[in-house]
Amino acid sequence: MRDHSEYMHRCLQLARLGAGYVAPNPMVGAVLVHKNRIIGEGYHQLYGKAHAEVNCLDSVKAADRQLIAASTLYVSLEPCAHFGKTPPCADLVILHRIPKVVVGSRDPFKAVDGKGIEKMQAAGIEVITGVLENECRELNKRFFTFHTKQRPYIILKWAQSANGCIAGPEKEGVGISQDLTNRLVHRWRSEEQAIAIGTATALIDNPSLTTRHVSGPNPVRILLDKELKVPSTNAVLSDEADTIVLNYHREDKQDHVQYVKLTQDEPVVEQMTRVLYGFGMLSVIIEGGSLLLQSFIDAGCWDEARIITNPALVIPGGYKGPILREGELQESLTSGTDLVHIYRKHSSVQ
Ligand code: AOF
Ligand code: ZN
Repeated sequence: MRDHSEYMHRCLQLARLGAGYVAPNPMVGAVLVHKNRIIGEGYHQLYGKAHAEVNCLDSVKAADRQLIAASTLYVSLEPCAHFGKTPPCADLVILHRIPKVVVGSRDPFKAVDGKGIEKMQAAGIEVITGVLENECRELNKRFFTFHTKQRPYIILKWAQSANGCIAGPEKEGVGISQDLTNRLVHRWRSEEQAIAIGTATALIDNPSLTTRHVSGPNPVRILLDKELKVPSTNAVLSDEADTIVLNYHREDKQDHVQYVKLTQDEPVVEQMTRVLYGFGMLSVIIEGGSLLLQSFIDAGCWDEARIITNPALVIPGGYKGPILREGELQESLTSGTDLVHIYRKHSSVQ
């Protein structure tokens, strides 16, 4: 008899195949097992399309279909209970008379949130929960953070010299990371729904914040420019990708630039995360400058920090980078001669 966790691992492997195609939905995998033999497998492949359970049941061969009602369904996320873009998976499980369901993690989405499990139990199905729960939550850390904390998953990113500087003495741009690392950063950007910078970074670096070095979607650009100091000729305002400008003065839309007005009576970090949540953005990567990054650090409002260090570069009298006060090192890697350290505020999604 194989352990439940073995089949749940398979669900997770399958779920990962949906990476990059399913957001803002979670990645989900499902496996149907009859007497230690996998007779069906499936995963959520594309946003708006069939859920993992549907694809799993569809994959069962004609010769095995009579076994469905004597099988166990493993699924990395609680089967849904609501009519969204697709009908409820819990109903499908009941319809197929599947006697036992093993669930990785409960679905934090309000329309589900335990209702899928309750529905199946009410129909007499044996439901086992919490198998590889941490791994299942970790896989969808953005989705879980978004629904449980009502804010996006926040990734802080900066590149610093060996002496902890992110720019020259006058905040002027200094090439810190190497080309290879810049490609990695573009990959990171393409994995998030939004990318944020502050006024000084836009004015000094004039970055386009696109993912032009890799194939992948462009995240929505978020410019925090309280006093609207960044001119319309700046890359983030003048090229064709979408930008949201958070500011104290205007609330309107011009071409691909959406202006959102903030109040001066509440900290910017809270307002920013609320606006991003309102736009349905599961994740944001904050790329500077130092003040913006530090304000998220000081508010304790972040999930992951990715710090690139060029150990061969010293910038005498340079502009100091942010200082991380908490978090644990999760991963260290090299990119050419650059070092990349990834810190997590919590080791698993809480
Ligand atoms: C499942 N199996 O494979 C996934 C689920 O608009 P819809 O119909 O696609 O529903 C999206 C929600 O369904 C999503 O927010 C999440 O709560 C759940 N995702 N549920 O039973 C799946 N991907
Ligand atoms: Zn579903």
